[in-house]
Amino acid sequence: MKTQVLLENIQVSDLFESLSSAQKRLVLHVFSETLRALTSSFLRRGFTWLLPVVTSKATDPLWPDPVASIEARPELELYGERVRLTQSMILHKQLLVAAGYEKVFVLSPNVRVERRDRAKTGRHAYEFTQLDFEVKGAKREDIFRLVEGVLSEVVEHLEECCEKQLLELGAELEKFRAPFKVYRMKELEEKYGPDWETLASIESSEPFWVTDIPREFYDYEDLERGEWHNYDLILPEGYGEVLSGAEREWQYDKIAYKMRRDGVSMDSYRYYLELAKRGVLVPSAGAGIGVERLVLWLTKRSHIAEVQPFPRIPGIVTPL
Ligand code: ASN
Repeated sequence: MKTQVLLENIQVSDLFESLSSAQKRLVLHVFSETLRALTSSFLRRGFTWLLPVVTSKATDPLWPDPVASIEARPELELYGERVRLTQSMILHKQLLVAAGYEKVFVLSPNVRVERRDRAKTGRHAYEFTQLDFEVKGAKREDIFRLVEGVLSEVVEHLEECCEKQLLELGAELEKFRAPFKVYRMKELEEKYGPDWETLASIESSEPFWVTDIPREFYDYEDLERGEWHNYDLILPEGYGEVLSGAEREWQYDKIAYKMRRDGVSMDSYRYYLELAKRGVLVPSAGAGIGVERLVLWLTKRSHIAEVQPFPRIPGIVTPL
């Protein structure tokens, strides 16, 4: 995808025409098979597949986050209560694991009202889906190996089922060599500057992990060593971040300290904090795979609008 995509390419003025095009059919066929492979792979590994929530009183604050560009956090009133649209199910995942669902995943629609200028990146949508998973007691390396295994299986499956469609799309599937390389964010920042994600992705020909990224309170931070036990998976050829995750904080004092430090309203997370205080939360690790971004890369498209049946591009609200 190397270049920024022209907005004219993603005119969604005729939604139906774009939806019925031969190319979209090919892409969405590959999308469907990607979902089959992803979910089968997690199920085979003993995960429980649950359905998402779309509204809740507390959701991921997406703050602080060095790459965030959220311009609104939509709320609505339900039965006299203010609720938010899901930005991610991170808190729900922690509760599930604490409640005994030791390996769990959800295909979770997230609404993130990104700034309009993010339409140009070709990688942002204001509604997208994560395959959001969590594993009790897991460490960073466990998640690395799990994801590398799942991705290899997805590629193998697509090679078997979708050779013809991928050829027509001009999308050649790469074989990866796992384990992927691991970099610390600081080293990439030193080499590439603030736009390290895009630049390092353009230069790379294989996916790679990035760790130690200062961000939201729920990612585990070693306060003594000043190190975050979290990670992003970056795709090559300019496709950028496709997954973010972490080992988690579970101790009340640390969570409360980080919320205060970062200016996150503790009042909004009262129930979650109560559980943490009762010692209910447990160590876990997990991540969310951005499904549209994964398919964008696998089908070698240049804009996320090409892989969504009903594009949700920042700043462009379609009739349906
Ligand atoms: N799904 C991510 C995680 O598991 C959180 C996020 O999307 N902000 O860490």
